[in-house]
Amino acid sequence: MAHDPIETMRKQIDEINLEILALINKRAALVQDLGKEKLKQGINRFDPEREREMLNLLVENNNGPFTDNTIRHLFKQIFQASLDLQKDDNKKVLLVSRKKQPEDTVLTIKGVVFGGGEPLLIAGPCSVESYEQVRAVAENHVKRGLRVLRGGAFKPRTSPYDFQGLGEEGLQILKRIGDEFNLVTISEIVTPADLEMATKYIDVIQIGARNMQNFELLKAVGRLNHPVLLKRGLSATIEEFIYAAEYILSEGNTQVMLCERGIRTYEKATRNTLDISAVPLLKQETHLPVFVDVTHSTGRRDLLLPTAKAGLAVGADGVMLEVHPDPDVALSDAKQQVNIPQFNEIVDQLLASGLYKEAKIAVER
Ligand SMILES: [Mn+2]
Repeated sequence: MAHDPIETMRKQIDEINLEILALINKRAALVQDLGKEKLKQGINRFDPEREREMLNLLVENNNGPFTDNTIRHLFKQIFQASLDLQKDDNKKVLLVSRKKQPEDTVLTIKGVVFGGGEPLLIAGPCSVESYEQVRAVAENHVKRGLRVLRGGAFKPRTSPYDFQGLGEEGLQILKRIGDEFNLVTISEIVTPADLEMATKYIDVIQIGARNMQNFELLKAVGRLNHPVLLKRGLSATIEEFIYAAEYILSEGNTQVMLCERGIRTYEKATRNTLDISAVPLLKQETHLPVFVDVTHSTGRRDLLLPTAKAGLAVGADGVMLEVHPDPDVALSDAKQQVNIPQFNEIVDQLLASGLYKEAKIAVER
């Protein structure tokens, strides 16, 4: 039987394919090494001029049958794939990444476990307005087995003429009530200058959505040895959110928690659009505890319960919501805060759903 020329040529093509494969992988490994070397020297990994030079050299030496454009197209694909490889390498070393730390970060604050598998409810008024106001919420917390109290003292408001918060006095109120009722307190700080003062009064420093990319503030909380709750920015992508957390960890502070709080979209039916898929995504990509703020993401009382259930169902470590003894007269976010009976109804419904369990009160002080 005569030798089939098609078979022979196919064999040759297979051999060439394998040669190309070995060569592009050899090239990729070299590009990886180059990327590491550039990182060491602090040089930007992507150099468009260098890419232009490489393409010019290839086209100059192109004798066909491929056209110059086809050669450019093919090699651009190879360049891009190699660059992506460097990006993956870079991502692998992120301190917040699961690749870096496969096990969950668990924070224990005043005996309360954040991220340990039992979801928490973080609740309290939008703004700290008075000792009596916060005390009313705290008393209810204790009755309902809640251990985490939020309250704003520094309020970054949309309008400069809106209530800006009580400032340090508000933190002092939280400290007094936190001590009195053995509650973990969370409050937002907006400037590096206030951080040291704040650590004296509150257990968790919140970095608000509007400050998610305030890099000097992120670096400053990164230098503290104090828990931080980082909220997602109004228009931040997941990647930007992760890098914001990385800013804090890169300075040494590993006590970081994340909070999805809705993002800005074209939808007007809700105040923001709760990005529910962000929760499992952040749990997959990072080892940090992830919370869902249902108050600011929806801006609607009637959606607090269903979105809280959704958050817990997709694996959030807890839900954050705002409760005020008399929301109608609240100095901020009056329309979206619930009163204490409404809040208790939500807690009851969450307990009934089985997604949330009443905490065993630890008597640690
Ligand atoms: Mn609020």
